Amino acid sequence: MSIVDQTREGDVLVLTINNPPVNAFSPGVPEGLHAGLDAAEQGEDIKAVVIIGGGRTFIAGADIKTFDLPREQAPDLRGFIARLDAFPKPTVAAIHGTALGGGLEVALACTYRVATKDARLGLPEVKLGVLPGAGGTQRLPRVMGAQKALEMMLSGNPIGATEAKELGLVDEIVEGDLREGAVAFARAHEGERPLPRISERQVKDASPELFAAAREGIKKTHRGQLSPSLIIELAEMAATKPFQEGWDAEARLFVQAKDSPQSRGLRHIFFAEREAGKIPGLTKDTPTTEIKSAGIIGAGTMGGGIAMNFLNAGIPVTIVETSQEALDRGLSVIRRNYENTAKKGRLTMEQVEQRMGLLTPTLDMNALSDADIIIEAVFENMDVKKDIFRRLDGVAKPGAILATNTSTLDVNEIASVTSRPEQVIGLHFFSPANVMKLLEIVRADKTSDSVLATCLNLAKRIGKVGVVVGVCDGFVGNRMVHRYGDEARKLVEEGARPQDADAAMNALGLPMGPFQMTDMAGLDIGYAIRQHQAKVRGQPKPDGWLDRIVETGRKGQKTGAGIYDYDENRRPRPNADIQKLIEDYRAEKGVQPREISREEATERLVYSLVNEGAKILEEGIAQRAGDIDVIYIYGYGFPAYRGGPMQYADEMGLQNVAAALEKYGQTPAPLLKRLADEGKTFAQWDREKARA
Ligand code: 3H9
Repeated sequence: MSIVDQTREGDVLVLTINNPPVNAFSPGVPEGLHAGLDAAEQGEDIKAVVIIGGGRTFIAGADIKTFDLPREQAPDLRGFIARLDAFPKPTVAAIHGTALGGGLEVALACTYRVATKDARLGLPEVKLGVLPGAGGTQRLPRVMGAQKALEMMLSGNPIGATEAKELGLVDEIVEGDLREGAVAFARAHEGERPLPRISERQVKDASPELFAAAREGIKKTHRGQLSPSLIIELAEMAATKPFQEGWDAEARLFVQAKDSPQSRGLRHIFFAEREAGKIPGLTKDTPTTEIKSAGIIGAGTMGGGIAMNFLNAGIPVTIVETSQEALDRGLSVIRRNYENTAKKGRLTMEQVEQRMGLLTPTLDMNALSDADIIIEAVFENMDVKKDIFRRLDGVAKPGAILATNTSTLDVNEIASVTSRPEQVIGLHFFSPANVMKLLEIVRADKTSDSVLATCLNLAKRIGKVGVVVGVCDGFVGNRMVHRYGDEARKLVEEGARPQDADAAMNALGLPMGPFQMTDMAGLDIGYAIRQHQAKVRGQPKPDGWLDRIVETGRKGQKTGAGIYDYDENRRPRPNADIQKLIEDYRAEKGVQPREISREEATERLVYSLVNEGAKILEEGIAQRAGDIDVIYIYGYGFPAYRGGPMQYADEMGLQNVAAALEKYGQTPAPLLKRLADEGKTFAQWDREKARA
């Protein structure tokens, strides 16, 4: 089997691409396809060509790994597509699995497209910070109109074959064998002349208003991003200029987008997310258990949200509470959440009932005796959790996974009260647990490989991005965010206003800055943690300006007032009394407030994350800098187009980061300092570690 197989089916030549796992347009693919077209051109008895993907999919796009290669070494997708468009014999793209990006662009340059019913077609380039760069921006609007094409290119989401057929993107849905269907289709159309070429069509629905509206729209959906505006510019060219002009401009703008830090950030996350599931020592042969039922202890906000993940995936859940009242309340919140989703049209009432039907509420922990996994989601208190795990040890069946949703406590200590610590693991969901995609999978000292591998599979099954972390206070995400919170409070102590710190992070693309986030989480939570930590460490009672705010009874959004006031739409407004409280605090402590620039606020906040991240890496709590980035993007709203805090630091240059930390009186973590001195990046450190 070669990378592109040529087989004859009578007078049709079938070119099958064999480049697993997803038939990306890697080096070798264009050469193989060109050879196929050569054969088709030369063979007088060949009347038509079918291009099909071997294995599970059609072409899933350009090979993202080749994006940073010098131009002459990168596979020439555009060259192949130009030839395909001008090819003198009919060509048919036979699509199954996914035709994405460059894959769909190949299909668009064919004369015809046929697809299986379950195929999906899309131009997801925007998710990688680039744009369809091989004719997609010029051909898709010519097929389905600018409005729909813009919708597809700006969301990056694929559409199904049936919709594609309705929109004219697919000519025929093949029932039965795709290859046979495609060959039959090719034969039926082999004599058709002139060949219909998409590049020769006109865009039907274009108007200046349409493009103006799209430009307005991306201010909300893609704030701060480059590639969406370039996509609109190119779609407008498709509507207003000859094909060749748009095709040439597309090549130029593709390179501009590809070479931007935003695209590097998004591509970094694409691969980091996939790397995160790979754990040294775990192989395909590591035994796993299929989770057929789950038990959850605690029907509060967290427990209820966690339960919904399982119900959504069709896994029955038994949920335990200590009082009927708490149980009823928990259930009604879950039902209300589902009903709200149904009101928005994203679920039918039948589905709501189906999901609720999978949920068994109980006050009896013994009802968990058959569960494959039990997740404890109760109040964050070590004694309470230990008591629960002791009891679970007596109730759970052999082989059941016992998980804690603790966000800070020592999972080893929790595991130690059971007779089966190898079955104990941390599963740290993020609030709201039914929405947030991140799952920190906390591997304790004795957690078995099988339990870890099962939880990684489970994460995928319930739609989460699972990242394995080690045991420490706060694990990865919260440990870093605590440092970030400390730095934010210091900034205000020294002279910034809370809204200045928040604005700096908003400008970076975070939907919430440190104080907006604290207000949303509830000020009392951080307050309790600070008080607890001081007590444990034998330090005096914390008395920062933020502690003083909490002591006035302002607990954040949930009480309508925190660091900010909130209107009925939960919009934050600075409060003069709070500003006065902060000023009085500074005066009392003898702090002479100074002007703090946006640049300083940004650097101090982000680099506090980076510095703690470097310590976490060196301690082995996270395996890779990429894992930390995935955690920050899916758990804390760090913009994916910045690639996460560690990738952001790489972009800034670690020497600059280390120097800035020193300038602000902080000591760079040893790993950060070392990499900075060696002129390296965290990404290089990840690669070297993977090779070692
Ligand atoms: C483009 O086409 C630009 C053009 O317009 C212009 C050019 C001039 N390249 O996700 P999975 C790897 S931009 C290289 O776990 P799934 C992936 O890293 C491209 N590698 O599987 C993983 O590797 P590993 C537009 C790729 O079944 C393995 O394949 N296309 C690529 O859950 C399996 O991936 C896209 O953006 C690639 N293009 O999902 C499509 N794609 O095993 C991106 C995948 O070592 N891809 N890999 O970890 C996807 O959305 C999903 O991978 C897909 C399969 C839906 C295809």
